[in-house]
Amino acid sequence: KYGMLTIGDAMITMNPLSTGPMRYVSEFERKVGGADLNVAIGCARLGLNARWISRLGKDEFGKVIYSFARGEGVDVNHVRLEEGFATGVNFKEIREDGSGKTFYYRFPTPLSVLTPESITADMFEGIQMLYLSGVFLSLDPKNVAIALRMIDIAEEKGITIAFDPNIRLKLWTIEQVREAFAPILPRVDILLTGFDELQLIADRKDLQECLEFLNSYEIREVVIKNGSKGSKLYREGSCFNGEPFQVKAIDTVGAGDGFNAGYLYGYLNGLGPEERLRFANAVGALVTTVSGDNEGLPDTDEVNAFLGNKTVIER
Ligand code: KDG
Repeated sequence: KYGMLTIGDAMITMNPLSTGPMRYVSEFERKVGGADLNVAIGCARLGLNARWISRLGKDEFGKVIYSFARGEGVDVNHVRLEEGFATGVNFKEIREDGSGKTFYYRFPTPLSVLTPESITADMFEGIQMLYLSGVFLSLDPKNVAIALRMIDIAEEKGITIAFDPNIRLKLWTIEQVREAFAPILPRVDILLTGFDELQLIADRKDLQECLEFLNSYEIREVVIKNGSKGSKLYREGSCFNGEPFQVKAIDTVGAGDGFNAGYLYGYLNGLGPEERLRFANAVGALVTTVSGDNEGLPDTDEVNAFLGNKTVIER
């Protein structure tokens, strides 16, 4: 079993029970969200060992998230509940087409007790993949130093480093984004990004110019996620296509995290470039068919059934 390691905040996610502007929605369902945790859950469902480093508030919501992550098979040995902090909350607004908006109530985050010294080599035992997200970097300026410490250890141990910019402009400005990413990007092996995010980072509109901007960072794999339009992988001068899937999306939040989990799984298990894009797109598509950020994350049987590789007996 391959192992992945990630770090980040998680929140109670209030999912609306009806679509439309949040101010008119009075009923919500209490769920769990957080970009990095979603990826860890996705990896665990696919059968990877997934370790998540985090801090939650020592409150009822912190306990909900801890139990939820643990129940999903995520390794929570490096998750602590911190006295004096409230666990973050976010409310979602979902439109008719399944796309959404997020409203955060997450500061001060319990994660702010972490320092680079909190990161220790034992956290990397059994790990082949380090996954970092821009959401983690956005929460506190010192998180860049924490990420760099993790990258140092990962490089020492020959662990692959994957990064999703996950730009949330509600959390920081594009200037802060570029400053934080500058020392990270040259160290990344696999970049998993939306095209819109890449345009923001590179400050360029054209795809070719965006890719040229990345050239100096020598990133081994640049994966561009285009939601329902599929994905592309740029690797060693070649471009590979990931076919999109048509599904009835009811909640698209978390689809990118699902894609990442599928891609990391495929990469670690030696799937070829097109095969791992297809697998990742299938995971992303399946996530959108279920309400909530991570409930729709499939196991490998479900992905294979969706891809037509396997027959499922329903009854
Ligand atoms: O990628 C999905 C996440 O955005 C969601 O689960 C919570 O917004 C969130 C965050 O910042 O982690």
